[in-house]
Amino acid sequence: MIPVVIAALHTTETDEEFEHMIRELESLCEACDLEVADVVTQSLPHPDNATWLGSGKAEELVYHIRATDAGYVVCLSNLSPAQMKNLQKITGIPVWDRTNLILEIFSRRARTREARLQVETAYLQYLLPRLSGMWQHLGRQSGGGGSRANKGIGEKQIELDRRQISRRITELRKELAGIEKTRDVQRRGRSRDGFARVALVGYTNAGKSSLMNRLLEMSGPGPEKTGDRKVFEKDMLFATLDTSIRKITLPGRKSFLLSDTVGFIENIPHDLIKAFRSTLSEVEYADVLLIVMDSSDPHHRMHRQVTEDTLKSLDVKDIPRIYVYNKADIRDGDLTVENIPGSDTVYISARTGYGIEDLTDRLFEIFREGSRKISILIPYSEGRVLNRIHKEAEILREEHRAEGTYVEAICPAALANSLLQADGDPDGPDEI
Ligand SMILES: Nc1nc2c(ncn2[C@@H]2O[C@H](COP(=O)(O)OP(=O)(O)OP(=O)(O)O)[C@@H](O)[C@H]2O)c(=O)[nH]1
Ligand SMILES: [Mg+2]
Repeated sequence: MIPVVIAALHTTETDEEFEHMIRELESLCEACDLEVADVVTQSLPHPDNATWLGSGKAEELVYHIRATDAGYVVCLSNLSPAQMKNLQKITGIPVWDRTNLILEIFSRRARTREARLQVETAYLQYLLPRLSGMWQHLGRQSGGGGSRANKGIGEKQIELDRRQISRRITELRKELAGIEKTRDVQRRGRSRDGFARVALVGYTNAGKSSLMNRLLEMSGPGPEKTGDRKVFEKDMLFATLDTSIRKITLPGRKSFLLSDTVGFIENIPHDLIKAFRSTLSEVEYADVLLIVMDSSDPHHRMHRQVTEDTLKSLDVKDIPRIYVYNKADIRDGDLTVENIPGSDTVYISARTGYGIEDLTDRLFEIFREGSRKISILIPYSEGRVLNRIHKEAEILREEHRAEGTYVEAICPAALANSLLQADGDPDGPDEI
């Protein structure tokens, strides 16, 4: 692991907030395989325009770097291009701000082609205003940062000039648009299957993937199959980067599609969220959002706010939500919180299974709230449509007529929409 020194500037936040921000940055370093060797703090009424920390503190930082043989300085906030350049000149080693660190984690964690292209786009966008002399003066590499394999994506990009970068961004956007188109086609295919779509969203490390795995365990078809379908969960920030979609079939319930995706974090630049838009598109098209929070974390209120703000920046507004307070098993205070039926706030533990049934009860209530009563005449040649209605809807009346099967049924919103949309026939389905 490469040793790093954290530089933290304390301005207007409370001591408690400042401490919390440092802890979070340490976790981010850990998620990036960096070892925090030292933390240098400075209090100023506002950041110094030239060096962020102030020139005296920046000089002091050099001693800490030498003493720990640090390969990078990691800053607590986001720096202006000029502040970054100046601090790099003084320290002689690469300086990362918070966004740069998050981009590094993303670049290491991205698995699918789409995620990799998104990270590269976001990185190049971040790099453009910082190009002038950003790495040129770095005469030496200290610590473990010497070999090319250990270098960050930033240093590897040094050879590219601004024009090449702009050209590359255009190429990447084109390729991403193509991937998005394919995703759209897949999504339309899935919506023709009529399953309700549920998306897990929330702050990173809240337990979204664990909740998905818990629901998979409760879902068919058998434990061997469940193993392959499980998603990666870990006590680490940004464990999940790619979107996974799984069909959940709980005993006696209609199947629904559940998506798990990248978590949110405070102070993430708008461009970075935009770069992840296509990964997050499952959220935009969901019928219900499960906003997952770590209820044992004293900052869960702030996490909820960050999640709501991020959703707003993605233009996600009117989708029904359930606020899922996870990790109830390690929560301080009243451990025996009773869930109130019909409430949009549900306490659960993905680990022990506490409250999961309350959550699924509420989820199915919401599905029913959006459901519609329709009548449809299905030609005998369309057995597939009839099968689907049997699987997903509540049948009120069924008659075998000369032209086909006449059905009156209460359909979940997703199925009703797809039947009504697919219908071009005046004798086809009607809402009743
Ligand atoms: N005690 C306790 N721990 C939990 C619970 N749910 C999840 N965890 C732990 O919390 C950590 C994070 O869980 P994940 O499911 O990976 O969280 P996530 O929201 O998917 O996180 P990212 O993918 O990083 O955004 C893991 O170590 C889990 O074992 C719970 O109900 N109780
Ligand atoms: Mg996850």
